[in-house]
Amino acid sequence: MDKKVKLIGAPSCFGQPRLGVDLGPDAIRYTNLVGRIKSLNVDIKDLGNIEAEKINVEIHSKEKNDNLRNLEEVIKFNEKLAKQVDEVVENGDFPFIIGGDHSIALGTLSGLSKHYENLGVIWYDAHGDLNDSKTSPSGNIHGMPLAQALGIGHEKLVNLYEDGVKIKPENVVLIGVRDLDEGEIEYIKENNILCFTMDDVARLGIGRVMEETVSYLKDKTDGIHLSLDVDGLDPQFTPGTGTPVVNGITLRETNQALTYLHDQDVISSFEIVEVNPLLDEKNKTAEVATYIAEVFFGKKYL
Ligand code: Z70
Ligand code: MN
Ligand code: MN
Ligand code: MN
Repeated sequence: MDKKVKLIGAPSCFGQPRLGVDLGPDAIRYTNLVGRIKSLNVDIKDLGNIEAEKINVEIHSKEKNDNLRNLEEVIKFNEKLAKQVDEVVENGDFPFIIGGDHSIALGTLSGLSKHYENLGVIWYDAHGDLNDSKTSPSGNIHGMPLAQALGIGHEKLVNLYEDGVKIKPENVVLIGVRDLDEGEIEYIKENNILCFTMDDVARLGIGRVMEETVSYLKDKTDGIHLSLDVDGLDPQFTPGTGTPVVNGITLRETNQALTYLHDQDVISSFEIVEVNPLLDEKNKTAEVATYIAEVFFGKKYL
């Protein structure tokens, strides 16, 4: 990593009903994330957490206007995150964001957007996060950020920051998918989104999946954002997350995938989301998140 890395904590829990995912950034920091990345000779500085609206424990899981839970809080939080990400990229540095629920990807992508004509996005997740308020079965905005990044959904989310987000469907790759809603399946098919389901990972192997992903994106994009939801991994490795889904990607496969992305040197921003220490076993999921980050930033066995 030639660039300076700027770590941004994004303690949002507004995109879904479970409390505790807002504690994810500190749970990850407590594994000595910064020290461990520094020991890989990476210049990393922690910019601290984005300030979140006060959480109202009584109504957090109940409020749901127009099938968009905590819409105002999600907007306010992501405006601040977008600004921070924008500043980091403006300075020529590498943004590394730790969440927080996956609704923060909307802030990240909104902040990145003006710096790229053709930003690629790798969505490493059990889910597609391609719903809008009409297709969502839950009203949880963490199940929607990729749709909004593609220009679909509530106008206030799509145009959250400056000129809004503008990711193109042909620049998106989904990896590890195994829990899609009807509307998401339709969207993927209609827009020809490159999608490696868990069956594809099993059939092709993660090595081939990553090679195909990079060769698909490399020449047509001017940067690639890696959005890694820890529920993309199997719950045996990442139990501390709100919506675990069986039959996931192994830690060994994830190690191989991120080693490949490190070696190819194609990723221009990175986020890890959905670590919830209140649902975890002795901070295991935060440990795995830090381990994944170490691999991404160049940890090698030899
Ligand atoms: C479902 C929804 C989701 C993460 C769950 C689940 C979405 N498709 N995303 N956990 N990270 O409610 O939209
Ligand atoms: Mn997700
Ligand atoms: Mn997910
Ligand atoms: Mn290296």
